Amino acid sequence: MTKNAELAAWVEQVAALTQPERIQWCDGSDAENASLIDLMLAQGDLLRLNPETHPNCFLHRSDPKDVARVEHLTFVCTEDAEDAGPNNNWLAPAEAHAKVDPLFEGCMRGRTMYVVPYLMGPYGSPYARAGVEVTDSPYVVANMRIMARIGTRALEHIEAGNSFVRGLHSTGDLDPERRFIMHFPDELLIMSIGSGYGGNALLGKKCHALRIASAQARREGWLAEHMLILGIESPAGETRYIAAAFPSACGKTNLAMLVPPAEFAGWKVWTVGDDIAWMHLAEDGQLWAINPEAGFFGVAPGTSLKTNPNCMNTLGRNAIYTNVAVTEDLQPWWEGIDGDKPAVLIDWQGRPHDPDNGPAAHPNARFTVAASQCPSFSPQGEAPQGVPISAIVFGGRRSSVAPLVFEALDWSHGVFAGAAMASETTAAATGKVGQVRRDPMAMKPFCGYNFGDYWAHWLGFGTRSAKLPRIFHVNWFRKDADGKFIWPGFGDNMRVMAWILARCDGKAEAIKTPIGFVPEPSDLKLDGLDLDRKAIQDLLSIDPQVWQQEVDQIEEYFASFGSRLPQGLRDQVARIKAALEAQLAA
Ligand code: GTP
Ligand code: SPV
Ligand code: MN
Repeated sequence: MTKNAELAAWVEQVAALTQPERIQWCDGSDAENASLIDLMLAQGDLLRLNPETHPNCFLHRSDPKDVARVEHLTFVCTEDAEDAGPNNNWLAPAEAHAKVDPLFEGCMRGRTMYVVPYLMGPYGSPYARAGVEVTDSPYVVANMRIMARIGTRALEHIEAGNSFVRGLHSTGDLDPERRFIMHFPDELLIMSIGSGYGGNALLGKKCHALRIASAQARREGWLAEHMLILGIESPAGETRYIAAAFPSACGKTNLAMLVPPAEFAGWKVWTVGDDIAWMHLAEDGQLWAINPEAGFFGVAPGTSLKTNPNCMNTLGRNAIYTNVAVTEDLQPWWEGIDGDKPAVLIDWQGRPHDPDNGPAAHPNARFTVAASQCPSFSPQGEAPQGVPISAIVFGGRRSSVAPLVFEALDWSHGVFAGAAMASETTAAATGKVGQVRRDPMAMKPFCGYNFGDYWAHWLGFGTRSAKLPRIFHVNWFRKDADGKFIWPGFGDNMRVMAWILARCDGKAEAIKTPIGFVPEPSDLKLDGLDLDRKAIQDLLSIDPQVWQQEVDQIEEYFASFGSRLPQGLRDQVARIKAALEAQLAA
């Protein structure tokens, strides 16, 4: 219960609509969590994993048709379609309500309705924002408890008079035909029905902290981004912070927890966040970032002691696993984990594993775990003011075209580099995997308003401060003629991060090209790497003819934003085209 009249009235109204058998206000306590876990174990929603090897860890198996975000069923509902933009599915708010409200009628009959007050951002942070998720899924409550700061303190924040985002969620009947994720930015309201999965259901995450918050951030002059935040400490003990935007399942969690290779003795990486950054221009002129989340909802496949030891050492206790496989003795298992593949496995759907049925773990299988358990969790990870950002890094999954790394010429060109991002689609959303698509700033699925206005907002920072971060673009995923990744990636990405930081200090060389500053092989610290000179040259090469085609495609994509496309981006296209032509003519 609450003394906030607005919240009390909304919960009453929602209860009248959904008709739950009982209402439970969540306080976020251990006792509450324990009873939810017991309930889910009894109902078969959770399976207890091996308590010796994985204490307090559980497996949840989703409905097989509910294993990823559903972008085609996700809507931004504004009065004017132009405000949602061509980057979003749009419905007028009245039309959206007419479609989705009836699906909630009586949907919680016989079930418990959980009221989950939550805070995105550290307690006491001036940048933290509250929400309340009402859900009929105990699995959602247990995950929200790890991912956000739920319960009494969040409710007190709301009762102190702070505004809050309302999120109504029901798993409904899990029928994809009756599944919608609707956003009403003007009402600060989210309505999600028909899915229990991740970004569709944990409404504090993508729905609130990105789609709703990005629209608020534009109005209020800050940025809500799909970015990891990490700190890199030098042997001298100085730590600088980097924020990086890669599309879903393109390496944010891995980069955030990077362990430097042996050649970087004395260097240390600190994890602040792995998925979302809220960034504000502070009085000192720097961009300061907080991680609004408290946990990681990370991709399991590919995670191992070799690729991401910090993650493996985070995951072994107090974690919820979703759609992984299990071994005979109930240890979680996925493709790419350490060790040999066991002879006997139970697949993510609970069947004896048969390779003819596909991988044992779903490719978008995930773990949910508290950030504070991570061995590399930053001492500044909960700092109320956040951390100052020295560099912003954009990156995509491109098997060709994009080089290993380049630096933008200036802020506006950096905004162009972010806006021009493209990446191959992954299993994080339903639909075809491996298709190259435009994914500006890794925000294609998450920007709650017209990308044209979003890019103008980004460009606008250029005149607000002289101390903005430098902007870079990376690509860990270039492939050779045999289809193998050329760059070893993971810990070795430190070699690129070190060049980025040295550039910020004016201490590293680069060649100026039409698309930005690119290092020569000798500018990168590559000792100890088993990579021949030709491979490195391929990774850093920029083919002007290929880039002419790329820029034509970018121009065509930009044109779909019509008059909302800012002039600053048109200018970048014109400049790069002219520079490429001059280079080819020379
Ligand atoms: P979301 O949580 O969906 O936003 O994903 P993310 O961006 O955090 O991606 P994550 O770090 O979980 O990586 C996704 C997949 O890419 C995993 O299977 C990783 O093993 C793989 N991956 C991450 N970094 C690298 C890299 O540097 N090189 C290669 N080849 N693969 C990588
Ligand atoms: C992503 O898809 O970018 C994720 C997972 O981080 S989800 O929470 O499902 O959005
Ligand atoms: Mn993500």
